[in-house]
Amino acid sequence: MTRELEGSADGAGLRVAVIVARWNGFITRKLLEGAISTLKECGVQDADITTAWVPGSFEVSTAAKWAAESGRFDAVICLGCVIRGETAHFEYVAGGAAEGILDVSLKTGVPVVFGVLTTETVEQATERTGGKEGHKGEESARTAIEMATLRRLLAGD
Ligand code: INI
Repeated sequence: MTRELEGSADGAGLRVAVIVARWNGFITRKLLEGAISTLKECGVQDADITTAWVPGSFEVSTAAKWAAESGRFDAVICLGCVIRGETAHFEYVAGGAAEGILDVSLKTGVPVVFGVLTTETVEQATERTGGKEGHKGEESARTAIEMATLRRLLAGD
């Protein structure tokens, strides 16, 4: 007989940090709203949700590291938006954010969720914040809860 584990959608008792970039704030504010409303729907208490703003997506992983290393959070959600058409150094900013976030998650063991949109256009970013391509903020919140609860199961807690 094998054992099979899967994280849940029950966020009760979880403490979550949300790191959000100010760049393209008209999009990242929507990501933040979606993430927070989904966390609450899943049972995370207001007092257990901490939001920290950083200048841009390139800075998100640094703040995520501070949050993850503090021991105060069960998951960290990183939110940002990098639009290729509007930045010549798209690859550096988007690639740096992705690599940095994965690195923090692997080094700390805390689930750190990649909720940074990397799109060609503003329209594509809009479609991913409540349009026909879903909502990356909401998805990131669900991922954070699933991974935090799976971590507890795998740790035998
Ligand atoms: N930061 C973003 O989050 N999105 C962008 O589209 C963007 N562009 O276009 O340059 C961006 N740049 C700022 C970057 O994240 C850093 O804040 C900056 O380079 C200072 O380190």
